[in-house]
Amino acid sequence: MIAQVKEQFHRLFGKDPLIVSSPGRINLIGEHTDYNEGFVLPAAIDKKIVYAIALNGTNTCNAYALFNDEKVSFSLENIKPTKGWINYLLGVVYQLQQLGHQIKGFDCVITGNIPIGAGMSSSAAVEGGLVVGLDHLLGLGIDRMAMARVGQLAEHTFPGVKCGIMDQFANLHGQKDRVMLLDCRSLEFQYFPFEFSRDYKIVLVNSMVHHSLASSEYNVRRAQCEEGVKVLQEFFPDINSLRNVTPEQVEQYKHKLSPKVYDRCLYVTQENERVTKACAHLQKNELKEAGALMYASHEGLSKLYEVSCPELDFLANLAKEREEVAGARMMGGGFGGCTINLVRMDKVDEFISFVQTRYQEHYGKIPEVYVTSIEDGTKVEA
Ligand code: GAF
Repeated sequence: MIAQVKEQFHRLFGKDPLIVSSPGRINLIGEHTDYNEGFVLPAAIDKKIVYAIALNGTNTCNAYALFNDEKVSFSLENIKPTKGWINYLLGVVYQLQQLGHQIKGFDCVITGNIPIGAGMSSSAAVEGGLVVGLDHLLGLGIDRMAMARVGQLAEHTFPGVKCGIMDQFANLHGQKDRVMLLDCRSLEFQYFPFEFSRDYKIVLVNSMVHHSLASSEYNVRRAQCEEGVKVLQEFFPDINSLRNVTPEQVEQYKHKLSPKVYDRCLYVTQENERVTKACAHLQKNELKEAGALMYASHEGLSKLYEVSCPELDFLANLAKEREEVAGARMMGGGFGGCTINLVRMDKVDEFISFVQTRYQEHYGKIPEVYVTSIEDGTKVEA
C-alpha cells in the first residue's frame, strides 16, 4: 500500500510525500463503556489506512482516496460538515483550528484495507492518520492523547456520532503484541503483553451486515445512559457517570428507571466489571475464564443493550459450538460488523471453514474472515 500511495502521489502532485500508516483496532472486551467513563481493552491491528501527504503552499486541501477513486478538495476557510468520508478530514482540520493551530493547505493520497462498516474503526484510522501527518508536517507538537481527543471531537461535530475515546486512543497508542487497558475516566492506561498469542489467534468474522441505524442508535444509547445517571444521581449524589455505579445499585433503583434505561445501565455496569475480571484472567493466561466473559458480554450487548443483530448472534452462537474457541462476541458499535473470536492456533483453518459454511447455509453469503495480529499505532513511516 505504501508503494501504491507514493506512486499515485508522485503522479498527481509531482513531489515526495510523507507516509503515515494508521491502523484499525480490535477490542477484546468493554463495549459501549468508553463514553460511560468505564474500561476498555483494545489493541491496534494489521489492517490500516495509509496516507501520502505533503503541504502545498496554498489554502486548499486536496485528497484522493484510492479505495473509491474519489477526489475531493476543500478550502481551509469556513469548514462545515458535509457527507461521506471527507467529513473525517474536515472534522480533524476544523478541530485542530479550534485548538488554535494554523493549518496549511495539503495534498494527500489515501488507501487502506480496513473493511468499512466492519466495526474495526476505519474512521478513527482516517482521523488518526491525518492528525499525525499534519502534526509532523507543521510541527504542531500535539501529544497522542490530545490527538485522540481531536479525532473524537471531529467525529462528534462532523459525522455527528457522539463516540467515546476508545477507537482514537487505540489507533494512536497501539504497540506491537500489546493490548491496552484504558480507564476512560482518568485516561490512564497500561500495556499488557499479548501472552496468549503463543497459542491463540484473534479471528474476526464479518457478518457483512451494515446497518444504517448504527450512528443514530449509538447516540440514543448514549442518551439513555445519561438519563440513567440523572435518575440515579438523586440517590447517589456523588456519581457523574455509570462508572461510579454498581449493578447492585442499578437493581436497587430499578423501579425508578424506565425499562430500557434500566437494561442499558445494567449492561454497562456489568460490562465494566467484566473488563477488569477478563483482564486479570488474560494476564494469567486463563483463556477459558476470559472467554466466558466475552460470551457474557455478547449476551448483554444483544439482550440488554440491544446493539447486536441476528447475524452477529448467529456467529457468536456458532463460536460456542467449537471447543477451539475460548470466547467470542460482537465487536464495536454493533448493528452489524464483526465478531471477535479467540481461536486456538492449530484449529484456525478448521474454524474458518466451519463458520463460512454454516453462515453461508443460513444467510446465503460467505462471511469475510480476518486473522489479525496486534501492531503499532499510527506512525510516520521511515
Ligand atoms: C464505536 C465508538 F466509536 C467507540 O467509542 C465505542 O463506543 C464503540 O463503538 C463501542 O464500544 O466504535
